Amino acid sequence: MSQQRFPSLAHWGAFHAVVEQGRVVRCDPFPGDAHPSPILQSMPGMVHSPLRIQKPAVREGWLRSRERSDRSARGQDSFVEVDWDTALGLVAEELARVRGEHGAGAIFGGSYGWSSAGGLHHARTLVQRFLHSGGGCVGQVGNYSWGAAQFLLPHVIGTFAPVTGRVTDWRSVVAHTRLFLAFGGLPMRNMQVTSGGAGEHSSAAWIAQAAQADIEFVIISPTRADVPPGVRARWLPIRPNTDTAMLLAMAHTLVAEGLHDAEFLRTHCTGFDAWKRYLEGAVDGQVKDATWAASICGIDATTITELARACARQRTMLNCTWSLQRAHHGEQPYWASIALAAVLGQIGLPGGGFSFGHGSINGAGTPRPDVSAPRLSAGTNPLRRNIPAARLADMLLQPGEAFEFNGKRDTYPDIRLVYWAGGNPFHHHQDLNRLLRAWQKPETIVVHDSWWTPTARRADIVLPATTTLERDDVGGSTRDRYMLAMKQAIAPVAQSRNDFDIFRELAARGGHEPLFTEGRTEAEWVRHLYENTAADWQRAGYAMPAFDAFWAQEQVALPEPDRHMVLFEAFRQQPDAKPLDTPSGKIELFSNQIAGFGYDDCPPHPTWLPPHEWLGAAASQRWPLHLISSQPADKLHSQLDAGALSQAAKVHGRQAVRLHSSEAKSRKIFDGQLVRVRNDRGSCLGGAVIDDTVMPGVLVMSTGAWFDGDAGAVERLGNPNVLTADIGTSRLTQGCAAMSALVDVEPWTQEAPAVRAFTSPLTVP
Ligand SMILES: Nc1nc2c(c(=O)[nH]1)N[C@H]1C(S)=C(S)[C@@H](COP(=O)(O)OP(=O)(O)OC[C@H]3O[C@@H](n4cnc5c(=O)[nH]c(N)nc54)[C@H](O)[C@@H]3O)O[C@H]1N2
Ligand SMILES: Nc1nc2c(c(=O)[nH]1)N[C@H]1C(S)=C(S)[C@@H](COP(=O)(O)OP(=O)(O)OC[C@H]3O[C@@H](n4cnc5c(=O)[nH]c(N)nc54)[C@H](O)[C@@H]3O)O[C@H]1N2
Ligand SMILES: [Mo]
Repeated sequence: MSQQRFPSLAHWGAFHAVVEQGRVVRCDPFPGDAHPSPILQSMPGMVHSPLRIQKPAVREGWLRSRERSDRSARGQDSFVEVDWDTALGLVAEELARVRGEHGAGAIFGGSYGWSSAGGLHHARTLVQRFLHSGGGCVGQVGNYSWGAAQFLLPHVIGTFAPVTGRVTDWRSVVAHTRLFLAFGGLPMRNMQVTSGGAGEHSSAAWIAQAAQADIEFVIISPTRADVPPGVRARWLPIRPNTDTAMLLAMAHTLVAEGLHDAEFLRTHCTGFDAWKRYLEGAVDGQVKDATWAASICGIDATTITELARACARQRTMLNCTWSLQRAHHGEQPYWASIALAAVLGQIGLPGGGFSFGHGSINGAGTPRPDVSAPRLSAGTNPLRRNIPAARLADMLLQPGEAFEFNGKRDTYPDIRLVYWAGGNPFHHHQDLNRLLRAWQKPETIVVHDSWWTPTARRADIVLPATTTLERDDVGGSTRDRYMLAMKQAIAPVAQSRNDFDIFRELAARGGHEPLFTEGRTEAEWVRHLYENTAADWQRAGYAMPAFDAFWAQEQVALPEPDRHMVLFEAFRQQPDAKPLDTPSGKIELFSNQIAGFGYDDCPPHPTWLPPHEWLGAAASQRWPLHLISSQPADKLHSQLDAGALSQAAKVHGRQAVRLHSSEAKSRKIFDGQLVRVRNDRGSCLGGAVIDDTVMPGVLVMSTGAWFDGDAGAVERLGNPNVLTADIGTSRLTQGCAAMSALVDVEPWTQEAPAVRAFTSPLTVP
């Protein structure tokens, strides 16, 4: 049988699609990748899945009466398939109606979501570009990944670049770090993924090198599974959301014992004295010593003080995964880790200081020249109106209501039309039962996706989009060395079309096609994006092939830069000549700017603030387990949940629910049993996995199960977001606080309801 191979790229890695008779039969990892991800295996099945959306489809109730349809029927109603001309006509007409009657401020086009890899066909960027070119829309700022860090860090260190992976590079760590404190651990599973896709899984390779170096790792996390295999490591189980208390106590120990770097604090920081008074108890009468912290975080006082002294004795790197700030008051552990690093005085030294994101994503700390990656621009939004990304349901439920965000007061717009492509809010948003209510507010919801995802099923107009394998593109990430050709491997499945083409046609109908396309065809855009990026790389001194040569050779790679990247090295050496972009030019351990906002949920210096739900709260009497809804090992978020790898990981056909044997025993739960996880916000089914790598008091459920629920009913597949709370991290950053939720679990003794998420809504009555 004749086979053809086409280079391609996904967020989980580069590969060749192997095609036989028009079907993808296999995805072979990119030869340059020594640590490819098994997630690739799910792709062929998903590309040809019966869950692919075949034709444009319109919800029956909406088709009958647009403005007065029963919006609570979204997700229940049947769909009517229509031809493309009819579907595009309906979308164009509805956009024009809403724009005409209510203005651009009634259209929501934030469309949060990871979409697919590829610089041109990034669905979320395309929605925004389309709506921006047509008069604007309400957008989303920040993200669910590191929203708290994004808006806190500029106040403290003048930039949020470190949280994007621009941290002291691994070469510096391997050569100089002796002690590596990993808050949130270094879970290998998360390093399968790079936003935009990567040619190589470099983080896994660097962890392997670190295992050979003279580095001691201390993994501070609620589960031992966060310890990477092969490294010399100690695991300290910590009560979730209490890292700030531990970090404060470590700083207190160093100051009390005179082990702090007074000179660095004086020359490179501001506000140390005010913060020191807080540590010493002058502000609230509580000394932030190790005994105090031990009672909060569950790690004993001696371990905390000894760890603090060990940090002061040698070159130490303090790293926090992104999960720490995806929690109520998630600003505090980040600020406290910077403050502790400042007390140690190693910021800007090789292998020392602080970093973020190791263990969260592939490519953090990978040595790479600081040049761009290919990416279409979303253009500018003429409306200039945004909400913080994670405040989606608040916006829909509370039009006209005021909210605070980063020192400013704004009001929520009144949204009539929601346009989503490249994201899955019924995967990513918190408190999905609340989102179900909010989702009834808009008059019209338009979704593009390739599959009948939970969000597509709850839309009014659904347009089938091609997958990466059905179009040409050029891809790469700013955390990876490669730029890669992505070649169309198969014809579009069923009637699916490229998002780009869908939007081009809609723009033509709306009279703004030239603004959307800038006169370029798809092929011309791919070439243009390559040439733009190549010009940038060339300016930095790298010889680049012309587009045709690149396309033929399928890839180009950047060399490792000669110099090690050390975060804030220049600032350390010349604090006055190379100040930080903060009001003081220094690291702010007390921020006058934040003080000026007067937010009691984000005080002006690193502070222990108990989250609204945690194991020390009164609510834990009723809901005694802390839910950790971490990233899934077997997929990317909800992408590929119907695929082979994810399906194989289901327990009883549901999401695995991991808990310690002592917690299982006291609840009479046995391994493999069907269970219900619940709290006051909702409940879901799952399959119990007794796992003593999880500390007692904690329940681990990965995200990504396709939400399979109805209002008021138990969710059937195991999406933890029916349990999480839909609150902002604080008024300063309004980020996602998914990691602060308490639950309980019990055996499910009734008959197991069938999972419906993996059937097309066209085939069920
Ligand atoms: N409880 C809890 N919730 C969380 C988190 C957590 O830690 N705990 N993490 C949060 C984080 S950090 C994130 S980033 C979010 C992720 O949330 P999302 O980014 O929304 O999740 P994805 O599953 O990646 O959604 C991408 C969607 O785009 C579709 N898609 C892919 N390619 C294309 C294309 O070419 N065209 C179109 N039209 N569609 C396409 C996919 O089928 C999928 O439905 O989840 C957040 N939610
Ligand atoms: N395979 C795979 N990889 C992914 C993704 C995916 O969906 N699949 N998603 C990608 C995306 S979009 C993002 S944003 C990143 C997310 O990266 P992270 O936010 O870092 O990932 P999580 O898996 O949520 O959490 C990492 C670990 O933090 C620990 N943890 C949770 N809460 C606490 C706490 O309060 N204190 C301490 N000390 N530890 C805690 C948990 O044990 C968990 O294993 O992952 C990326 N990588
Ligand atoms: Mo994320």
